[in-house]
Amino acid sequence: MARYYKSVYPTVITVLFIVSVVRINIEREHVNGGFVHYDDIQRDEISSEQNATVIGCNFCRYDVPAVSNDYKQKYLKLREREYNETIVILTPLRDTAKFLEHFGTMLNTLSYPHDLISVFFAEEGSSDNTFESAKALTLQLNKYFGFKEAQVNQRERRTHLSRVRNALLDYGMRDNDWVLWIDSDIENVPTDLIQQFLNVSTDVMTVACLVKKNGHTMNYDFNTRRFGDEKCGDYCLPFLRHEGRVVRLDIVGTSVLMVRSDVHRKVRFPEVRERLESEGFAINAKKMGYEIVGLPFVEVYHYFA
Ligand SMILES: Nc1nc2c(ncn2[C@@H]2O[C@H](COP(=O)(O)OP(=O)(O)OP(=O)(O)O)[C@@H](O)[C@H]2O)c(=O)[nH]1
Ligand SMILES: [Mg+2]
Repeated sequence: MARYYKSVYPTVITVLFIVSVVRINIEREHVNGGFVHYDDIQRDEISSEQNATVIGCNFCRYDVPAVSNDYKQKYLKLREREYNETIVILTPLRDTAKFLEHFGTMLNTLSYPHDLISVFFAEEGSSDNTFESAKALTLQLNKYFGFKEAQVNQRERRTHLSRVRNALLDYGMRDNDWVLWIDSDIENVPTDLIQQFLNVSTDVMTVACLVKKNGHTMNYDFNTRRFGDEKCGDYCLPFLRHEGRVVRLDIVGTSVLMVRSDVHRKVRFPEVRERLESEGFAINAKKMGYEIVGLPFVEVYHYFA
């Protein structure tokens, strides 16, 4: 592991909202062949509106079916509880200077206690001033940041991001309870994003990554899927809303991905050609018996490039 930290890393910028590391064992919420008891609402009768979200084949390609805010809110209601889990947000950065100020603002809107959050960036290979912008962001985010640099070589593109992410794990994970991946080109996340994840608290969790395009709301992350059959193809997460608040997935993207740290201590991103980054991670995690789910009502928005 240390090997990668030294050789793969280019520039690491560390921002600590507040350093406070508490290790908590979180009981896994086992579910009975599905994802039912996370929320009583899950067992509601299927409403006509819910039915309207069931669409035909080629699930990933349509506009995401529109549902009312009231309907969504039913699936976003949080249980009352205290939060004390520590979260590390990890974000690789490359050629992303134009997004960074907004990214910092977005992180600051998270309503989860900031003293339980730490943030680590790993930048390298940029042809713009991402590094300088990221440095500026660390200052802007707060006064508590630590800062670290190291040189790293660029690697083959296909496995490169896996290496960067694994290096970020080596560098940033420490004894946090959860790792939250957020890509720098995410434009918008709900303020209670972390609480939404912690209300479900299973091994690997992701949310609906959407994009607004010419007045349409569409799926963005084609890697976050449940495998389907030959006839219909795979099911992308935003098209599984009729199943309720928490749905089973086979593979995930990393746009916004919450992973129990204990899972990442055993399963990292594959650094081989055959198994791509996040999909490979999910497949390996699943093989080891970890649960992979999506929260289709929690929406994050990717920039429309
Ligand atoms: N350090 C580092 N970060 C990278 C590199 N390539 C991409 N990133 C960052 O990794 C995250 C994911 O990269 P994206 O280019 O968005 O990858 P993607 O989401 O698969 O592709 P898009 O659909 O184009 O958004 C972003 O935060 C990027 O800034 C790289 O070579 N090195
Ligand atoms: Mg992206």
